[in-house]
Amino acid sequence: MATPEAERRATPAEANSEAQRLLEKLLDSVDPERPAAIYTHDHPDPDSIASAYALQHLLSKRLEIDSVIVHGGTIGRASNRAMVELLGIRLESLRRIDFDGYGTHCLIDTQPGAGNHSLPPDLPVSIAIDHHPRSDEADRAPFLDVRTEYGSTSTMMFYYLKAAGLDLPTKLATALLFGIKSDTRELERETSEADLHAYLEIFPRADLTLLNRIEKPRIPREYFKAFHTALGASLIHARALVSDVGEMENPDLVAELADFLIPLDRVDHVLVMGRHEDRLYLSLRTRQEQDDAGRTIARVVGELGTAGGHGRMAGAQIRLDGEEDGTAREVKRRFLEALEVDPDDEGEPLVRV
Ligand SMILES: [Mn+2]
Repeated sequence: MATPEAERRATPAEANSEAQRLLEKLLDSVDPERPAAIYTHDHPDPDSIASAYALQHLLSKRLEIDSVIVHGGTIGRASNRAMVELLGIRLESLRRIDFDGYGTHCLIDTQPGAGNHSLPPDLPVSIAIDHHPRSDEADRAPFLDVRTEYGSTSTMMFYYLKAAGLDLPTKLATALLFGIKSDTRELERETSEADLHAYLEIFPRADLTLLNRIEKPRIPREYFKAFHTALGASLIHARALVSDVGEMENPDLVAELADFLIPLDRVDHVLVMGRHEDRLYLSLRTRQEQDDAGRTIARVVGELGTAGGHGRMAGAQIRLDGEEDGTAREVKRRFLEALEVDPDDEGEPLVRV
Protein backbone atom coordinates (compact mmCIF):
# COMPACT_ATOMS: atom_id res chain seq x y z
CA MET A 1 0.00 0.00 0.00
CA ALA A 2 1.26 3.43 -0.83
CA THR A 3 -0.64 5.16 1.94
CA PRO A 4 1.31 7.46 4.27
CA GLU A 5 0.48 5.09 7.10
CA ALA A 6 2.52 2.38 5.45
CA GLU A 7 5.73 4.41 5.46
CA ARG A 8 8.76 3.06 7.27
CA ARG A 9 8.41 2.95 11.04
CA ALA A 10 11.12 3.14 13.71
CA THR A 11 12.34 0.17 15.72
CA PRO A 12 13.28 0.37 19.44
CA ALA A 13 16.95 -0.29 18.62
CA GLU A 14 16.96 2.62 16.21
CA ALA A 15 15.14 4.83 18.70
CA ASN A 16 17.74 4.05 21.39
CA SER A 17 20.72 4.64 19.16
CA GLU A 18 19.32 7.86 17.67
CA ALA A 19 18.65 9.26 21.15
CA GLN A 20 22.14 8.33 22.31
CA ARG A 21 23.65 9.88 19.21
CA LEU A 22 21.66 13.11 19.51
CA LEU A 23 21.45 13.65 23.29
CA GLU A 24 24.76 15.46 23.81
CA LYS A 25 24.22 17.58 20.73
CA LEU A 26 20.80 18.53 22.07
CA LEU A 27 22.24 19.47 25.47
CA ASP A 28 25.08 21.40 23.81
CA SER A 29 22.49 23.53 22.01
CA VAL A 30 21.21 24.87 25.32
CA ASP A 31 22.47 28.15 26.81
CA PRO A 32 23.70 26.93 30.23
CA GLU A 33 23.48 30.37 31.82
CA ARG A 34 19.87 31.33 31.24
CA PRO A 35 16.44 29.75 31.51
CA ALA A 36 14.94 28.10 28.45
CA ALA A 37 11.54 28.58 26.82
CA ILE A 38 9.76 25.52 25.41
CA TYR A 39 6.97 26.25 22.95
CA THR A 40 4.12 23.82 22.21
CA HIS A 41 1.41 24.25 19.58
CA ASP A 42 -0.74 27.34 20.08
CA HIS A 43 -3.58 25.03 21.13
CA PRO A 44 -1.48 22.18 22.47
CA ASP A 45 -2.55 18.55 22.26
CA PRO A 46 -1.49 15.92 24.82
CA ASP A 47 1.58 14.86 22.79
CA SER A 48 2.79 18.43 22.58
CA ILE A 49 2.24 19.07 26.30
CA ALA A 50 3.80 15.76 27.39
CA SER A 51 6.90 16.20 25.24
CA ALA A 52 7.40 19.77 26.47
CA TYR A 53 7.10 18.49 30.05
CA ALA A 54 9.68 15.79 29.27
CA LEU A 55 12.11 18.32 27.77
CA GLN A 56 11.63 20.52 30.84
CA HIS A 57 12.54 17.52 33.04
CA LEU A 58 15.59 16.69 30.92
CA LEU A 59 16.93 20.26 31.03
CA SER A 60 16.32 20.47 34.76
CA LYS A 61 17.95 17.14 35.66
CA ARG A 62 20.87 17.17 33.24
CA LEU A 63 21.71 20.88 33.08
CA GLU A 64 19.99 22.29 36.17
CA ILE A 65 18.26 24.77 33.91
CA ASP A 66 14.85 26.24 34.65
CA SER A 67 12.44 26.41 31.78
CA VAL A 68 8.98 27.67 31.05
CA ILE A 69 6.44 25.88 28.82
CA VAL A 70 4.68 28.36 26.55
CA HIS A 71 1.65 28.18 24.28
CA GLY A 72 0.13 30.84 22.05
CA GLY A 73 -3.57 29.98 22.29
CA THR A 74 -5.87 28.10 24.61
CA ILE A 75 -5.99 24.67 26.21
CA GLY A 76 -9.38 23.76 24.91
CA ARG A 77 -10.26 20.10 25.27
CA ALA A 78 -11.58 19.16 28.67
CA SER A 79 -9.13 16.23 28.83
CA ASN A 80 -6.17 18.48 28.00
CA ARG A 81 -7.20 20.89 30.73
CA ALA A 82 -7.53 17.97 33.14
CA MET A 83 -4.06 16.79 32.07
CA VAL A 84 -2.32 20.04 33.01
CA GLU A 85 -4.36 20.49 36.17
CA LEU A 86 -4.02 16.97 37.55
CA LEU A 87 -0.36 16.59 36.60
CA GLY A 88 0.56 20.10 37.76
CA ILE A 89 2.08 21.12 34.42
CA ARG A 90 2.45 24.90 34.22
CA LEU A 91 1.97 26.60 30.88
CA GLU A 92 2.47 30.29 30.23
CA SER A 93 0.83 32.36 27.55
CA LEU A 94 3.01 33.51 24.66
CA ARG A 95 1.63 37.04 25.05
CA ARG A 96 3.12 37.28 28.53
CA ILE A 97 6.60 36.11 27.58
CA ASP A 98 9.59 38.43 27.38
CA PHE A 99 11.67 36.56 24.79
CA ASP A 100 14.87 38.30 25.89
CA GLY A 101 14.67 36.61 29.27
CA TYR A 102 15.42 33.19 27.78
CA GLY A 103 18.69 31.86 26.43
CA THR A 104 17.24 28.94 24.48
CA HIS A 105 14.03 28.79 22.47
CA CYS A 106 12.76 25.26 21.80
CA LEU A 107 9.86 24.14 19.60
CA ILE A 108 8.38 20.80 20.52
CA ASP A 109 6.04 18.60 18.45
CA THR A 110 6.24 21.44 15.92
CA GLN A 111 8.99 23.27 14.01
CA PRO A 112 9.97 26.58 12.38
CA GLY A 113 7.60 27.28 9.51
CA ALA A 114 4.72 25.16 10.87
CA GLY A 115 1.33 26.86 11.00
CA ASN A 116 0.32 25.62 14.45
CA HIS A 117 2.43 28.00 16.52
CA SER A 118 2.72 31.80 16.59
CA LEU A 119 6.40 32.40 17.34
CA PRO A 120 7.68 35.57 15.70
CA PRO A 121 9.43 34.40 12.51
CA ASP A 122 12.63 36.23 13.43
CA LEU A 123 12.95 34.63 16.89
CA PRO A 124 16.11 32.48 16.87
CA VAL A 125 14.90 28.95 17.61
CA SER A 126 17.77 26.76 18.89
CA ILE A 127 15.99 23.42 19.16
CA ALA A 128 13.11 21.78 17.29
CA ILE A 129 11.97 18.21 17.98
CA ASP A 130 9.05 16.91 15.96
CA HIS A 131 7.52 13.94 14.16
CA HIS A 132 5.48 15.86 11.58
CA PRO A 133 6.68 16.24 7.99
CA ARG A 134 9.59 18.61 7.68
CA SER A 135 8.79 22.21 6.74
CA ASP A 136 10.87 24.26 4.31
CA GLU A 137 11.95 26.55 7.14
CA ALA A 138 12.79 23.79 9.62
CA ASP A 139 16.54 24.26 9.09
CA ARG A 140 16.40 27.56 10.92
CA ALA A 141 16.76 25.51 14.12
CA PRO A 142 20.46 24.58 14.57
CA PHE A 143 19.40 21.49 16.51
CA LEU A 144 16.70 19.94 14.35
CA ASP A 145 15.37 16.47 15.14
CA VAL A 146 12.46 15.67 12.83
CA ARG A 147 11.64 11.97 12.57
CA THR A 148 8.37 11.17 10.84
CA GLU A 149 8.75 7.43 11.44
CA TYR A 150 7.46 7.91 15.01
CA GLY A 151 3.81 8.00 16.07
CA SER A 152 4.43 10.69 18.70
CA THR A 153 7.01 13.19 19.89
CA SER A 154 6.42 11.75 23.38
CA THR A 155 8.07 8.55 22.14
CA MET A 156 11.13 10.45 20.92
CA MET A 157 11.35 12.24 24.28
CA PHE A 158 11.05 8.97 26.19
CA TYR A 159 14.16 7.66 24.43
CA TYR A 160 16.03 10.92 25.16
CA LEU A 161 15.21 10.56 28.86
CA LYS A 162 16.35 6.96 28.75
CA ALA A 163 19.58 7.87 26.96
CA ALA A 164 20.16 10.46 29.69
CA GLY A 165 19.78 7.73 32.34
CA LEU A 166 16.83 9.47 33.99
CA ASP A 167 14.03 7.77 35.89
CA LEU A 168 10.47 8.66 35.02
CA PRO A 169 8.57 10.36 37.85
CA THR A 170 4.96 9.13 38.01
CA LYS A 171 3.41 12.32 36.67
CA LEU A 172 5.80 12.55 33.74
CA ALA A 173 5.19 8.86 32.93
CA THR A 174 1.43 9.51 33.04
CA ALA A 175 1.81 12.50 30.73
CA LEU A 176 3.95 10.58 28.21
CA LEU A 177 1.62 7.60 28.22
CA PHE A 178 -1.30 9.91 27.45
CA GLY A 179 0.77 11.68 24.77
CA ILE A 180 1.53 8.41 22.98
CA LYS A 181 -1.99 7.04 23.39
CA SER A 182 -3.69 10.12 22.01
CA ASP A 183 -1.33 10.77 19.08
CA THR A 184 -1.44 7.13 17.96
CA ARG A 185 -5.13 6.74 18.79
CA GLU A 186 -4.47 3.91 21.26
CA LEU A 187 -1.49 2.59 19.27
CA GLU A 188 -3.56 2.08 16.15
CA ARG A 189 -2.52 5.00 13.94
CA GLU A 190 0.98 5.41 12.47
CA THR A 191 2.43 3.46 15.34
CA SER A 192 5.99 2.18 15.19
CA GLU A 193 7.54 -0.63 17.18
CA ALA A 194 9.46 2.13 18.94
CA ASP A 195 6.17 3.70 20.06
CA LEU A 196 4.85 0.38 21.28
CA HIS A 197 8.04 -0.41 23.15
CA ALA A 198 8.06 3.05 24.80
CA TYR A 199 4.42 2.56 25.75
CA LEU A 200 5.13 -0.79 27.43
CA GLU A 201 8.10 0.60 29.34
CA ILE A 202 6.18 3.67 30.51
CA PHE A 203 2.96 1.81 31.39
CA PRO A 204 4.01 0.37 34.79
CA ARG A 205 5.39 3.77 35.85
CA ALA A 206 2.21 5.73 35.13
CA ASP A 207 -0.70 6.41 37.49
CA LEU A 208 -3.63 4.78 35.72
CA THR A 209 -6.23 6.21 38.08
CA LEU A 210 -5.00 9.69 37.30
CA LEU A 211 -4.89 8.84 33.60
CA ASN A 212 -8.50 7.72 33.75
CA ARG A 213 -9.51 11.02 35.35
CA ILE A 214 -7.69 12.84 32.53
CA GLU A 215 -9.24 10.78 29.75
CA LYS A 216 -12.75 10.97 31.18
CA PRO A 217 -12.86 14.48 32.60
CA ARG A 218 -15.84 16.35 34.01
CA ILE A 219 -17.33 18.48 31.27
CA PRO A 220 -18.81 21.99 31.47
CA ARG A 221 -22.32 22.70 30.23
CA GLU A 222 -21.08 24.88 27.32
CA TYR A 223 -19.58 21.78 25.81
CA PHE A 224 -22.97 20.14 25.40
CA LYS A 225 -24.37 23.36 23.93
CA ALA A 226 -21.60 23.30 21.33
CA PHE A 227 -22.45 19.69 20.44
CA HIS A 228 -26.09 20.65 20.11
CA THR A 229 -25.15 23.44 17.71
CA ALA A 230 -22.85 21.17 15.71
CA LEU A 231 -25.50 18.46 15.34
CA GLY A 232 -28.03 21.05 14.18
CA ALA A 233 -25.57 22.51 11.67
CA SER A 234 -24.44 19.17 10.21
CA LEU A 235 -25.29 18.57 6.56
CA ILE A 236 -24.63 15.33 4.73
CA HIS A 237 -23.48 15.54 1.11
CA ALA A 238 -23.09 12.05 -0.37
CA ARG A 239 -20.38 10.45 1.83
CA ALA A 240 -19.26 13.72 3.39
CA LEU A 241 -20.54 15.59 6.41
CA VAL A 242 -19.92 19.31 6.84
CA SER A 243 -20.71 21.23 10.02
CA ASP A 244 -20.15 24.95 10.49
CA VAL A 245 -20.58 25.73 14.19
CA GLY A 246 -20.05 29.50 13.93
CA GLU A 247 -18.48 31.29 16.91
CA MET A 248 -16.86 28.99 19.46
CA GLU A 249 -15.21 29.51 22.82
CA ASN A 250 -12.19 27.39 22.11
CA PRO A 251 -10.66 26.37 18.79
CA ASP A 252 -10.01 22.76 19.87
CA LEU A 253 -13.73 22.21 19.59
CA VAL A 254 -13.62 21.63 15.84
CA ALA A 255 -11.27 18.66 16.30
CA GLU A 256 -13.33 17.26 19.13
CA LEU A 257 -16.55 17.56 17.10
CA ALA A 258 -14.92 15.97 14.05
CA ASP A 259 -13.83 13.03 16.20
CA PHE A 260 -17.37 12.77 17.53
CA LEU A 261 -18.99 12.80 14.07
CA ILE A 262 -16.65 10.56 12.05
CA PRO A 263 -18.13 7.26 13.30
CA LEU A 264 -21.37 8.19 11.49
CA ASP A 265 -22.60 5.34 9.35
CA ARG A 266 -22.13 5.76 5.57
CA VAL A 267 -19.98 8.86 5.95
CA ASP A 268 -16.26 8.79 5.06
CA HIS A 269 -15.26 12.44 5.44
CA VAL A 270 -16.14 14.92 8.17
CA LEU A 271 -15.25 18.61 7.99
CA VAL A 272 -16.02 20.83 10.99
CA MET A 273 -15.49 24.60 10.86
CA GLY A 274 -15.77 27.27 13.54
CA ARG A 275 -14.64 30.81 14.30
CA HIS A 276 -12.53 31.98 17.21
CA GLU A 277 -11.26 35.55 17.48
CA ASP A 278 -10.16 36.50 13.94
CA ARG A 279 -9.72 33.01 12.57
CA LEU A 280 -11.67 30.23 10.91
CA TYR A 281 -10.58 26.83 12.23
CA LEU A 282 -11.11 23.63 10.27
CA SER A 283 -10.81 20.01 11.27
CA LEU A 284 -11.01 17.11 8.84
CA ARG A 285 -11.39 13.42 9.60
CA THR A 286 -11.49 10.69 7.01
CA ARG A 287 -12.18 6.97 7.19
CA GLN A 288 -10.86 6.06 3.80
CA GLU A 289 -7.36 4.63 3.72
CA GLN A 290 -6.54 5.94 0.27
CA ASP A 291 -7.35 9.56 1.11
CA ASP A 292 -4.69 11.48 2.95
CA ALA A 293 -6.52 14.04 5.12
CA GLY A 294 -3.45 16.29 5.25
CA ARG A 295 -3.26 16.52 1.46
CA THR A 296 -7.00 17.05 1.08
CA ILE A 297 -7.12 19.91 3.56
CA ALA A 298 -4.02 21.54 2.08
CA ARG A 299 -5.75 21.48 -1.31
CA VAL A 300 -8.97 22.90 0.13
CA VAL A 301 -7.31 25.69 2.10
CA GLY A 302 -4.66 26.52 -0.48
CA GLU A 303 -3.56 30.14 -0.35
CA LEU A 304 -6.24 31.07 2.19
CA GLY A 305 -4.38 29.88 5.28
CA THR A 306 -2.14 27.24 6.86
CA ALA A 307 -2.90 23.54 7.03
CA GLY A 308 -1.29 20.53 8.63
CA GLY A 309 -1.92 16.89 9.34
CA HIS A 310 -1.60 13.49 7.84
CA GLY A 311 -3.30 10.14 7.50
CA ARG A 312 -6.86 10.37 8.63
CA MET A 313 -6.81 13.64 10.58
CA ALA A 314 -5.89 17.17 9.63
CA GLY A 315 -6.56 20.76 10.62
CA ALA A 316 -6.22 24.24 9.23
CA GLN A 317 -6.58 27.89 10.13
CA ILE A 318 -7.59 30.83 8.03
CA ARG A 319 -7.22 34.43 9.15
CA LEU A 320 -10.43 36.32 8.46
CA ASP A 321 -10.74 39.94 7.55
CA GLY A 322 -14.44 40.65 7.45
CA GLU A 323 -15.25 38.13 4.72
CA GLU A 324 -16.15 35.47 7.30
CA ASP A 325 -19.13 33.78 5.73
CA GLY A 326 -17.70 34.06 2.25
CA THR A 327 -14.55 32.24 3.37
CA ALA A 328 -16.45 29.39 5.04
CA ARG A 329 -18.64 29.03 1.94
CA GLU A 330 -15.60 28.95 -0.33
CA VAL A 331 -13.91 26.32 1.87
CA LYS A 332 -17.00 24.13 1.82
CA ARG A 333 -17.27 24.50 -1.93
CA ARG A 334 -13.66 23.48 -2.49
CA PHE A 335 -14.04 20.57 -0.08
CA LEU A 336 -17.06 19.17 -1.93
CA GLU A 337 -15.29 19.65 -5.27
CA ALA A 338 -12.24 17.80 -3.94
CA LEU A 339 -14.53 14.89 -3.11
CA GLU A 340 -16.25 15.13 -6.49
CA VAL A 341 -19.56 16.09 -4.91
CA ASP A 342 -21.73 18.74 -6.60
CA PRO A 343 -20.72 21.93 -4.74
CA ASP A 344 -24.28 23.28 -5.14
CA ASP A 345 -25.79 20.27 -3.41
CA GLU A 346 -27.94 21.52 -0.53
CA GLY A 347 -27.19 18.60 1.68
CA GLU A 348 -29.39 16.58 3.97
CA PRO A 349 -29.58 17.63 7.63
CA LEU A 350 -28.06 15.05 9.98
CA VAL A 351 -30.83 15.73 12.49
CA ARG A 352 -33.80 18.04 12.44
CA VAL A 353 -33.73 20.31 15.45
MN1 LIG B 1 2.48 14.83 17.96
